[in-house]
Amino acid sequence: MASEPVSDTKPTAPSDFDKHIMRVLRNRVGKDERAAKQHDWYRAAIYALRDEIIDPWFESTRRTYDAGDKRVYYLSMEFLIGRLLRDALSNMGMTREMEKALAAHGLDLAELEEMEPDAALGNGGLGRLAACFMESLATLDIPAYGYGIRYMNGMFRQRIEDGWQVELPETWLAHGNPWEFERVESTYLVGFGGEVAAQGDGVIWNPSEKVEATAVDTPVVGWKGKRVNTLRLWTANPIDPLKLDAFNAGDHLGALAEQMRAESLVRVLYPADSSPSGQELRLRQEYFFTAASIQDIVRRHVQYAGDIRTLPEKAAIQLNDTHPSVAVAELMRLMVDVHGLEFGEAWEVCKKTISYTNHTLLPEALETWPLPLFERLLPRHMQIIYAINSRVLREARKAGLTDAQIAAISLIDESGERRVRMANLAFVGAHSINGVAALHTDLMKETVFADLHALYPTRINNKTNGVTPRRWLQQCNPGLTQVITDAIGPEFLDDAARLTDLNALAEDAALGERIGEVKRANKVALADHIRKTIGIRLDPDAMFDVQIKRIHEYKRQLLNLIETVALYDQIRSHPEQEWVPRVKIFGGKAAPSYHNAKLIIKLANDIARRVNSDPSVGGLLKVVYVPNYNVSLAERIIPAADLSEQISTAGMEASGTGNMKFAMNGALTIGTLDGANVEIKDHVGDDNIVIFGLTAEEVAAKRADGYNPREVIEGSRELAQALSAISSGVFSPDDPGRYEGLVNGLYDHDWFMCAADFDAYAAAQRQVDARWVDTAGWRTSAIRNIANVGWFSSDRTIGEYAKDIWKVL
Ligand code: B1H
Repeated sequence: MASEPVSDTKPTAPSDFDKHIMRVLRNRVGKDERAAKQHDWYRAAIYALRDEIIDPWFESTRRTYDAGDKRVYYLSMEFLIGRLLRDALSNMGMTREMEKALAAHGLDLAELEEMEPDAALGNGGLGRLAACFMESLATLDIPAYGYGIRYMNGMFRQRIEDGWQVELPETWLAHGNPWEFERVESTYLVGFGGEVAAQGDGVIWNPSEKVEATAVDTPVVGWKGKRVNTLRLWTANPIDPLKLDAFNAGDHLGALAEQMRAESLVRVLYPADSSPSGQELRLRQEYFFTAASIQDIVRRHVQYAGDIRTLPEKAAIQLNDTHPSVAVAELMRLMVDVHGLEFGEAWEVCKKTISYTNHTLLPEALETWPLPLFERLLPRHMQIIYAINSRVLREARKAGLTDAQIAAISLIDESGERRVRMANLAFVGAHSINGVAALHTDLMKETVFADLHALYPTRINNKTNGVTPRRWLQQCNPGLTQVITDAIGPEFLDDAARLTDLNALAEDAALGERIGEVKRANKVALADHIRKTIGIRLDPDAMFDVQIKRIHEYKRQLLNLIETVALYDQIRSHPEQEWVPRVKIFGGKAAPSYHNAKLIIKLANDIARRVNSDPSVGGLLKVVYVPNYNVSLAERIIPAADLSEQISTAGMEASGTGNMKFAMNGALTIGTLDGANVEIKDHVGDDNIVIFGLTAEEVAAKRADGYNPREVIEGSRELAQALSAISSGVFSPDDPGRYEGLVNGLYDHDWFMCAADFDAYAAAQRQVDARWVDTAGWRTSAIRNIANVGWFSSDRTIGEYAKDIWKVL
């Protein structure tokens, strides 16, 4: 456990922890105090802290074994954990101790924290959710493993060159990773290809290719160090790294081929948010980490219980989207081919053990694999999938479903080139299928999963997402945390629901004042950072209006940009009016192959260049594109935001989690009735959020009725003018036609309904201005947001999974 805090009475005597850091610096980093550079101290600090985590880590494992507790296994292709130092220190209750120990050597903790690279093993919300869940599982004292891939290159680093996104490899492991432990004893073989042969009564799969998966563990510390769980990421090694005979025969590259092939499995994260790539390497990655994880889970269980049949009593496997859904076939294969279970019995065990979370209904995001590819790579799994399919379709037939319904339920899509439907596989192999916000779950039942829902009406349930208040309030916003603690006491730190105690103080001017001061200080700090990194000066008294997230047309950064252009126009035409000074902050990465998303980044930067250098707006409007948006930047930006942009086309954002983080830090939301915005509105109250635009139902109806965007645009002067400015090259004089195609898309189809929602959005923004001018009212709304979003703590979400799905609480 954490050592005792340093005594204040003897500031000159080095604390035990300080002595420990110096020992580590010497013995493990190999430097003495006088020669040590910042980076040496950084490593020594992490190693010393890690040493404190080891005991509670072992203790957590021991407790689970002794009690025979059920474990949760969270399988995810992505874990967007970001930095760990501040999080681990804070949860261990050792921040002050570390600060003091470092100060004794003239070092600043904040500076060392900045040296830690982000572990960016994820694209966006789905990966960050997995990271928040891991922290909440440990906090709620639930025995859990996260299973994923130890990508050598995580999410790419984004540079903005001449306004365009340029992707650079992220080399987070370049200087080693002091948090991880390689577990060579936990190594498994993962096969690909080959043939299925008869063996006795059954069959056996003889893969033509095998690689080794080796576990690399990272401790995950829960709040107050109560429990430390394990994030187990797989790395790949060839069985025969160097073919010496080939090398000696002069085939130097061929000698290394296996090494390369194995390495490719863990080389790089696919940088596509919300749309799978469909590449063979991606399917190989999915099977690689899933097969290693399932083998590890089964080995642990059989070693402990001696019988695979009791697996569901001791293990709950949660599939984070369909990326690991081949787990259904892999678990069946191990039970039937290796452990000799009869198929029907194995199928019951499988369904009781596995559950699946769906994160998107975008049709292009639903994973399917060409059948020939799947069969070539995983021939035995293909047979098992056929066997499952025949059971399921017989059940459907017996239940009286129609041919069309049966075709929709089938694990094989026969409508064109035959494909394996991974969502259907996950659905039929699981006892629980959950959506990530109430609206999303309703839409699951009505659209993509309607027929599966008709066949298995009890399986779909909702678990609205949440975020960890440790990282997203306590650690990223210590100023606000102090103010809240002074106002209502520290209980909210253990139970975010207690933030509601702030409601009694919503109109308290003194509290509003203090919250205003903290917000301003956070804005000054962000402005400082932006000035240093991109050289733009910002007025901390202007409204900071922020849209940070992956760039995607459905998220509608374009709607925000068009409104920015319209506002720019208005300010220039009516300089005599009392405009609210605004800073429009954008950040986010585009998938490298997503043409329009990249064009939207360029447009934001083109608008920024023009607006920021126009003296006639007199500092009333600034536009900033923050490059390389990542978890660490989010931790700086969110506490400094006044307005949170959550403006997706209704029905398209499954949940959103940034929306929760902003509200927790006292920003007001401008948003559509989409994803979790709906529930945020219900919690904070209609007066404390600005909602606009079409509802999901209206969007669907409009699409069905034949929506005519041209007519809408021609009917809105402000919109038409802004579009014509963009399209005619006002912001791109170097290439006047640059945005013609983008704008024509709005006239011709406008799939995401930017035009349909424009007037409502612009009006909502003017309503935001009016609220801003009423400082006291704005502060009351900010307090109401902070007070009422404790429900969106991932502790609440995980508590629901634990009770309803995993049965571990
Ligand atoms: C979400 C993804 C996603 N939904 C495919 N789907 C990917 C799909 O690499 N791929 O192939 C990667 C990611 N990500 C997000 O999940 C939703 O869009 C958000 O609305 C939601 O808040 C988040 C967490 O549930």
